[in-house]
Amino acid sequence: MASTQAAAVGEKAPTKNPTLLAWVAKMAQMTQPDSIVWCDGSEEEKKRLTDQAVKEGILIPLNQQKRPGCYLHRSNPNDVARVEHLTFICTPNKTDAGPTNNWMDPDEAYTKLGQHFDGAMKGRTMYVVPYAMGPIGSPFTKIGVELTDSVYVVLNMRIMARMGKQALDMLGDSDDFNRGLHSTGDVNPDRRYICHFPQDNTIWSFGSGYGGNVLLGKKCLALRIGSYLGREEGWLAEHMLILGVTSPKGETTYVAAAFPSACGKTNFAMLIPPAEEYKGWKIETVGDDIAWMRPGPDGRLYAINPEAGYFGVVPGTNYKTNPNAMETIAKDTLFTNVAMTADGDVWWEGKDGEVPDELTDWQGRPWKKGSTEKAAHPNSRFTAPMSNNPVLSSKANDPMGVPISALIFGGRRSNTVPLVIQAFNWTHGVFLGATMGSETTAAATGKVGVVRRDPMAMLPFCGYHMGDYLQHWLDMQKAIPQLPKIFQVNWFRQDKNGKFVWPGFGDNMRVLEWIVNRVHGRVPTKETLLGWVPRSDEGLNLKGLDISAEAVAEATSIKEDEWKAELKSQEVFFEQLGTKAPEALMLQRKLLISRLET
Ligand code: O2Y
Ligand code: MN
Repeated sequence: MASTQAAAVGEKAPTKNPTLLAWVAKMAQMTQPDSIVWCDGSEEEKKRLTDQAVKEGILIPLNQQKRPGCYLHRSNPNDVARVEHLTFICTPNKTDAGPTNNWMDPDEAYTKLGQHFDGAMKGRTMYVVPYAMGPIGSPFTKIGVELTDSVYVVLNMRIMARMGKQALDMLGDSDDFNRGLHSTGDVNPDRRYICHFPQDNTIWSFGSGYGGNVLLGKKCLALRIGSYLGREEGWLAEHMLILGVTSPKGETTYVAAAFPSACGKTNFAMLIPPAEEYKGWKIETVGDDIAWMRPGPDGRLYAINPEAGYFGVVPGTNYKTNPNAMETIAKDTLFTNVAMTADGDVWWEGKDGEVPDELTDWQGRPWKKGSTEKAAHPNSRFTAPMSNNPVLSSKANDPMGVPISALIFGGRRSNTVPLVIQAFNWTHGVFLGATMGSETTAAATGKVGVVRRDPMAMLPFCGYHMGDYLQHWLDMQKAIPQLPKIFQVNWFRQDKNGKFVWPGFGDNMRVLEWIVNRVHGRVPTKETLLGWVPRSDEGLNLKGLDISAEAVAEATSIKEDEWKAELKSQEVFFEQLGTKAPEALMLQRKLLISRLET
């Protein structure tokens, strides 16, 4: 097949783009697939590939009465999450990747992975998946093409991005597209690599079939490569949800919020305000995970969600924590690594209702109620089209995006960080983002419950030196005449018995309302050493909330001894950045120390 490859690629290809054809031919020559299928994103294609995946046991049809259009996939048990230790930024100079990324020399990476890719698709089909990150025709949008031997990847990509003919048409004859190559290989963790080549706008992923490692539009292009392009081109690629808050008077305010993995980000993006106290208020989702933001012609910062679907964590999702997510996953959803009920529905820990007596667990084994093992994997996922979301913003497909009035940085901290703080100014806000920390969960492999520094929630996703990234944020101040206000939030503060002191979920609307009021200059604040916080008299709306005064005090408290420890921990992070730690942030640190000392 290899010798006639270029012709075969060309004849069947629905494009004449010479750069694309030559690249597909070159990759096919290396990987040697039995056949090449160009994906058009049509309904017919979806049906054909779904039927094929069912026949091959890659997808298990769920009860179509209960979950129309839904399927279950079980990944290899050794392949259930992003693999940060196997994720590399391959820049010519090691310093360009920075101390927080794994680095590999590009030549070495191409050679090493090339050996794995060599013949890896023999006996398999190579799918050519053109996709757009962002609305078709938007000036924000970037085109990628992923070559993959996984039909599961194709079916996920068609949910997560605008995939197929529309993307190919937008690309036209341009050579400006991300070149993504993926092979599941033999799913051996010893031969698993996720390599990013920012200078070549290229991603090579080998040896995984799961999520963030293989759906290359998401973390790889939209964040790692995107952040690199953002710096080159003067915009921001961020790990942020985007939502619109509409008041009963019809005023809509858009905010973007960064949270590390598994901090209730999807819940916040789809929040339902408390019914009684917030009659007439509406939250609408523009995006649940990623924001691309650039200054608009009116001087405001505009954001799009580059994705078209949600790849959300399933466990803990229920009609109390996130009714809109439950509706979103009621149909046309791919579930990965959840448990299955006897009648072909899905189940997971934290789902509404009784725990069934018997299930099939995420690995396909019989499971009985009371078992010490989880029935669904803690990082089990849904892939659902954003169009299923009952509160999807009408602006989610707007090519111009939405104007952002507030940026919010959040994290999971059981102590130290109070419920909400407003930054004194842009530089101080960047400092708040840069010093974010969060207690780890299952989404990234590693220990659970340990605080790790996670600047702007971008630690695993920044495609270049973190010091340069923070400097880029500082530099953006000059490019945005009407800067958004910056806030820090923490829903996860605990009392001495380990109980959450803030109710969270829908009641986070109270914090959001304060943020919106601050943005529009409508409420006074109290100045503290950390920033501006809600006043106890004209501050947060706590009407109808069953919470003691002590709990509110605890959630909003600033404890000096905790902050002294926090500053030490922040210092360790800044020291890592060496001479690239931005001077302006070092000054912010000194100011905080002096406020703490006086
Ligand atoms: O574990 C994975 O492969 C997925 S990680 C993920 C998926 C959707 C949104 N965010 C994340 C994340 O880790 O931030
Ligand atoms: Mn994420």
